[in-house]
Amino acid sequence: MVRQWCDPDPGSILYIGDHIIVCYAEDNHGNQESCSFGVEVLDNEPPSISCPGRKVRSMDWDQDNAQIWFLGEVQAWDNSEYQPIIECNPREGYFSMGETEVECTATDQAGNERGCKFGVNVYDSQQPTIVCPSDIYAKRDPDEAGTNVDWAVQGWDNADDSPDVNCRPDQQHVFLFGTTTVSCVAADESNNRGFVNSTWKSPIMMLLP
Ligand SMILES: [Ca+2]
Ligand SMILES: [Ca+2]
Repeated sequence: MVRQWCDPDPGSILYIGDHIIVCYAEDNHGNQESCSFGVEVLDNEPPSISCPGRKVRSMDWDQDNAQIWFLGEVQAWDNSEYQPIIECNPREGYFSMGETEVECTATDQAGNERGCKFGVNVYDSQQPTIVCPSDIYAKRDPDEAGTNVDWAVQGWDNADDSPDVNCRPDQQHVFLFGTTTVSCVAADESNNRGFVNSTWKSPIMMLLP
């Protein structure tokens, strides 16, 4: 009569990784012989991953980008006991104006990977500001009823290097004797307009006789 057994028992659950199985045989006199062999359990199953929904953000104040953090919202699971590694491209942080596609990938210890994507949209909601000149005093040509006046009005915007500045009346206007109020407005490329807040300044034209 020979007794046989293995460690671990046949039918045991073996987890991912390398295992050594040792089997024994023993006769009635206690003489024992053993042999061993290796079993490698492979992980062929990629992780699961879930991405957040599309993110829409206004640029940070006075900045031409927005800081956006999302790594904490990307979730991944794996069939193995190890937490998958998550990497996103581009990484979280600064995003410039427009639509950006972010692709995240979860990789398990065996190198299986699975990805997901989501959109990031950054827009400009900040109005430009205007710096207007001081009051201008112009001298009228004695033979003319009025005169043109030159001035420089500067607009500044967080995202547009050269916002459009328009003044009314404009520099083609013939200013007549007296005081004329000039109103200027700056608009950035997202059509935010500087007169919405308190940046509408009005230089006063005083035409000297
Ligand atoms: Ca896996
Ligand atoms: Ca702007």
